[in-house]
Amino acid sequence: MHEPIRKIIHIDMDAFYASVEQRDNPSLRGKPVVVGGLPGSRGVVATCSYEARAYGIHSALPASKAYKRCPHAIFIKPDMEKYRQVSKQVMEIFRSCTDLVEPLSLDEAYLDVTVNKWGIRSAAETAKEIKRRIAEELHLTASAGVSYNKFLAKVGSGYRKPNGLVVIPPGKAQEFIDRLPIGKFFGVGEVTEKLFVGLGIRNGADLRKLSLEELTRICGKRGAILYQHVRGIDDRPVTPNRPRKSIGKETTLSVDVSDFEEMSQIIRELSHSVSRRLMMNERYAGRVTLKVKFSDFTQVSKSITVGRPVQDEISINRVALELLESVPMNGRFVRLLGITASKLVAHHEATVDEPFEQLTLF
Ligand code: DCP
Ligand code: MG
Repeated sequence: MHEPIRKIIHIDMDAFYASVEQRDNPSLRGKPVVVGGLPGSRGVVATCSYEARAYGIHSALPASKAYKRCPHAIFIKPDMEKYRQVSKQVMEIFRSCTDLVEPLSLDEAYLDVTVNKWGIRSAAETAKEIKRRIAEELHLTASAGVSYNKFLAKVGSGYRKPNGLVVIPPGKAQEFIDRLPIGKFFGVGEVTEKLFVGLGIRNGADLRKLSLEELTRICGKRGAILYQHVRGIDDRPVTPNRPRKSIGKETTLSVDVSDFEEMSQIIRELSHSVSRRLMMNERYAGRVTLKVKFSDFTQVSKSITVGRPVQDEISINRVALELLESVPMNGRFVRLLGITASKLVAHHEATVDEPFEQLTLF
């Protein structure tokens, strides 16, 4: 007997931090709102309202650049405590539908609604009901993708943002995938995208012409996953969050760099991202590791065990920069940078009474 076809929903809140700010302060509605580092600081944009996106502002953009693109935007410092609260309410709505909820960040989760507590048969109707509750109870909007696996559900939710609902039934999947731009595939970042485009592979249809061997040659282990996804196959189950041993993020640079300032900008973005995931998991890191891969593919990892576990991006950035300074560069070019937080401890175990501003004098 075959397993029944699953019903998977991926939901992602629209412009999450910015929408919460606009919701709570009506004078911000309809305006370009940027949440994150303030202009003049070295911080990055966490997110911005759709009105701000029209000016080319986006997540991870340095705040100074955001200011140049739209000087009349309203810049707001993130209120993580508030977003965490709202996130809990959102996840609460998801869990009232099914126990099979897998959060990916504060504002996004996979749901397996094959069997659900509301007894709704149609996954599309289930997604509508979730969106309706988010609107009614939280006065916020979300976008949802509905399909029979995670890959397609996630692509669906990003397809018609904001406030979208995209259903990809099995019979429509291949046609949808064939038209999908290469950059939308799981694990295809900017660098891999360029590589594919250079080979004339622009969408799913092009990608599907490659053999498993060719794909593995081009992008290693990820090739096997792509081979399956482009055929509409993705058996990953929806798993409610397992406790993590470490949280890491790395980036392959689009061009190899040797300039310290450029590297520190990347480190800043990585610190931000690792910090965000620590916050979401309510964990502090006792150890921070920096990985540097050079253009000749040799690599160095350096770690520091910190006296006081860290979570905020400024502290992580400070430690990572210290590590970067300790790596002998010898004029080499860097092609990849990564930061991993480990020795994770729970919120309450860490001493947090000392204001971290003391540590930010770099
Ligand atoms: N976030 C962040 N830094 C990033 C990306 C996101 O701090 N580089 C935060 C702010 C976002 C939230 O996480 O509000 C959710 O991230 P999303 O990628 O889902 O972005 P948004 O919800 O803001 O916008 P949308 O999903 O509508 O594109
Ligand atoms: Mg979102």
